[in-house]
Amino acid sequence: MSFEVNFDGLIGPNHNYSGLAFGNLASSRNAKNTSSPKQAALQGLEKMRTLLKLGYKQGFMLPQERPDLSVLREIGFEGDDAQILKAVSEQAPHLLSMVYSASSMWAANAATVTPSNDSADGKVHFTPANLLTTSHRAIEHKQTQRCLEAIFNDKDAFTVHAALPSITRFADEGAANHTRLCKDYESQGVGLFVYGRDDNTDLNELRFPARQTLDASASIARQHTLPGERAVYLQQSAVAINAGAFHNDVVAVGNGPVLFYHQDAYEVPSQEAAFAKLDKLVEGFTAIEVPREKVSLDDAITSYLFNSQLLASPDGSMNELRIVAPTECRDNDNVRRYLEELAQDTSQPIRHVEFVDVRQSMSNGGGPACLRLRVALSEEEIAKVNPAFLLDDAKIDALKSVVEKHYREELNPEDLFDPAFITECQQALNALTEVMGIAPFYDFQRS
Ligand code: SUG
Repeated sequence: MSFEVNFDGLIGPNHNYSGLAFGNLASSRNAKNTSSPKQAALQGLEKMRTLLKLGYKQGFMLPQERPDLSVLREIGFEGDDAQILKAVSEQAPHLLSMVYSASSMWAANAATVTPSNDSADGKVHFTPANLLTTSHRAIEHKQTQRCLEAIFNDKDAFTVHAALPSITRFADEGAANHTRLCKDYESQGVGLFVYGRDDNTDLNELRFPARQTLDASASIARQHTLPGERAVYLQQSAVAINAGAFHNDVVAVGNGPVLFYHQDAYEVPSQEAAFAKLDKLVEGFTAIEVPREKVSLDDAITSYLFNSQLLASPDGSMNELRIVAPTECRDNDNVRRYLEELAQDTSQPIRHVEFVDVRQSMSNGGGPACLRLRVALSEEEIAKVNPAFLLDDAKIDALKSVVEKHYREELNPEDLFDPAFITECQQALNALTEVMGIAPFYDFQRS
């Protein structure tokens, strides 16, 4: 048997709103607002618990060490942590939020994953995303690689690659732009790679950055030994990018043989070509298009309908699928009505809709699907995953008590200038790794 395991990004004690992601409308709208790291992390943990209770397998990824003062050292700041903080506050205060973001919580951007049923060498492949479009995220991939190597530490079963070169031609945002489609988890699947730009893209048409390139996607398919004919490329529409769809997972989500997407998500000729291939390659391929008359692109982006998790039944069956949507979808009349109709429509397999509250993350443009990295694994492969990173109810309780004790109720952007907050973050990360039995993990714990 094979299953999809969701590895969610644990939300760090430094979760804050710094308006760092141009083209991500929620991030810009909430810039400089007060965040609640405690609420954010608890909401994330409750989402994981919801999936566990429904019978799914759930893992997690650790938050990254922040502030990442090693980046400030590389650009000429010197001294101990407090001295560096003082110098950066005086000379370049705008750089502090860059090294203090909790953005690694959005695990859908951690890496692209190819399951062993699809790769020619029979291994599960991971490529951490270089995330080079935004500077606060471009610093994630080294720690991401380390975390993936700790979780998937059996080299016979898993290959964790380094990120693609940090060159704009290879701009890569990970699984948020990749959907593995298959008849079921036992079958060989197809990698659907969505990109925003290639050499023919007229960048003057774009208001916001296209974060994924065709060359990046093709490089990953190659690295992962995905047979050429099983990699399908599809171009996101300029209309969607300009409306604020900075990743494919803002306008589409797929699982098994189903692709659920917005009518305006893709460039039409590219969509026709890609869907023709998917029809041939994926038995039972089912494209569910959400028409703009029912849900406008604007409604889709503000409610994050497509950033829902689309799940097979817990036993892997594709006959009844489930949507785990953000509560913002329930609050939007058009989207709620659409979902109610969808669950009643027996011509397609989506039968259940659940709502989860991840508002703290949503205010930075991250919904339920952003918060998880999906990995399809056989039972034998699950047995090879480092068990410290797999969750049950008791472990969620343990993480919850660390959050209750060590995370602030409120964090304001100016709090990042307080040297005591560095220690506070380290204490929280210490406690998280200790309670899960994975300390020492961070650089500060080793030095
Ligand atoms: O990269 N937001 C993230 C949100 C990522 C959502 N992920 C997916 N759609 N898969 C981003 O834009 C905002 C940080 C700030 O502004 O403080 C931020 O990085």
